[in-house]
Amino acid sequence: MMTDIADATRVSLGRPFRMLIGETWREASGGARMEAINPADEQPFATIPAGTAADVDMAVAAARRAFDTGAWTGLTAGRRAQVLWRVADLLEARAQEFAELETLDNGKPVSAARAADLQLAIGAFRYWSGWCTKITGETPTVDLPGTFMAMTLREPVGVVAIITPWNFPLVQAVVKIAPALAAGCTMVVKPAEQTSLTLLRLGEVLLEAGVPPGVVNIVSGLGSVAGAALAAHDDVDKISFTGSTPVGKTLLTAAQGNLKRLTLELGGKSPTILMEDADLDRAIPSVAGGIFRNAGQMCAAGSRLLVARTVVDRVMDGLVQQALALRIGPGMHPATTLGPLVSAAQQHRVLSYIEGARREGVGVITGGHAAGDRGYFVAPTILLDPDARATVSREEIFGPVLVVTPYDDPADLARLANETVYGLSANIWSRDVAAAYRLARQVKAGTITVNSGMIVAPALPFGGFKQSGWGREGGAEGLSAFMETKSIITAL
Ligand code: TXE
Repeated sequence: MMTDIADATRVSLGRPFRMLIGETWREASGGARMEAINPADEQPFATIPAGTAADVDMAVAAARRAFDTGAWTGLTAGRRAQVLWRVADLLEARAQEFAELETLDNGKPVSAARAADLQLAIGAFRYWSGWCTKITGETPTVDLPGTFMAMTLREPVGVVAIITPWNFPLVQAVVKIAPALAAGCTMVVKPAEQTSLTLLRLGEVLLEAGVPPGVVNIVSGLGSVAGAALAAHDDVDKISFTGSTPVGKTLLTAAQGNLKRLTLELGGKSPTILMEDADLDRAIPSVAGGIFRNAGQMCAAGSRLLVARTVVDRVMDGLVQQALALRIGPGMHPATTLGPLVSAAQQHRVLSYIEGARREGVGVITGGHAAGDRGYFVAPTILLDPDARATVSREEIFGPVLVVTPYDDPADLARLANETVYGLSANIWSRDVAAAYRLARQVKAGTITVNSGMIVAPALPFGGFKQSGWGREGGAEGLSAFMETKSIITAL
């Protein structure tokens, strides 16, 4: 398999992966390294530094120095815009290497890494480049006796801790790094320990593009060590986190010491709603993609399907066909459409949910087992839970597992859709767009698509209601998450 990789990837893998702290590429203090495991064959293929609390201290100090000396904000806004655009160009030039590193590390099909992950990351840098020159405040009316001139200034929040997961390793970090840079922040990035390669290489791209040293620091390492030290650090002004809801909750405590700002993008149990009059030819492939793409390891995966009973048989037949048509295999094989899960732990977690479902009497329509004799593969799985009461209907599985519940009365749909502690996204399919809008207004979720699968774009605020998180990423609201507002009032 390794024989199929591009020359650029081979060269990249031949160079050590080190952490970026200030202007220096470093080993972890103490020198410990962790293995990067290829989830398709369970073999280690690279190593990364296991960063410590001491490394985090150094990285935060470098980010603080860069912030306080204006290393980044001292450049003109136009120059910063140029630098971000150049990051996109350089990333585009290295897209095949980055896509292959992502596939080897995470397992996803290389075609998807190239077409989705890399394009999203490149697009994000281009989008946020535009914001550098367009940050403005307001001149509010001061309704008091006397004459005042008031204005609001938008200022970067300061040093940001960016902690990211393994499902879209590059993208999940870039959608934080790019707006934080546009806002004028400096930062320390802590990638997921399972998948740190692309972010360590991104450090090279950032420096080459002209991001001054110290503005972006990258510390690899365990969440419980490097992540926890970074989140609790008193010289960090804000945490931007994407990951599990349980870890997100622990960050509330970590943020307490200095009341640092906190945005959280957490789990989901997002419903897809197929009404009786839905265009099933369009909907069925979209529903399948919404749960089987990235092997279902997506916070906004459409993991629950609520389908009108009158069409359930046709929908199930269509979905089973879609599942069986997937080509399961190593992500590096060009024909693969369903890769392995990221790790043995994640495979175990997903299979445990399926076993639990069997014990609770949930029907297994297709799949329901591991696939292949090595690698962390799980067959695409469709479960039927008529009452939507089983654990698999309530908890996030984060694998290629769809749970289907038929409904009889459309008046129940809002209740069924909202019967979850999460509220990240929902997809509604109906030819009656007014009915779909009415339902969209009742569903508690941050992103709702009508007659489409999930849409992510840098201009669209993305984030969750309820336990799916705090705050939004993307668009003007996403920029504000990295800024403070200051009012200056002059008595005239
Ligand atoms: O996530 P963690 P895990 C969900 C999904 C998945 C489950 C477990 O259901 O099955 O979480 O995944 C860092 N202080 N999502 O355990 O642990 C960690 O190093 C500071 C949904 O891998 O939350 C990594 O960088 N940081 C999700 C990041 O947190 C800590 C994507 C996420 O890892 C830390 C991933 C600590 N104490 C998983 N502990 C989504 N919303 O997309 C860990 N980390």
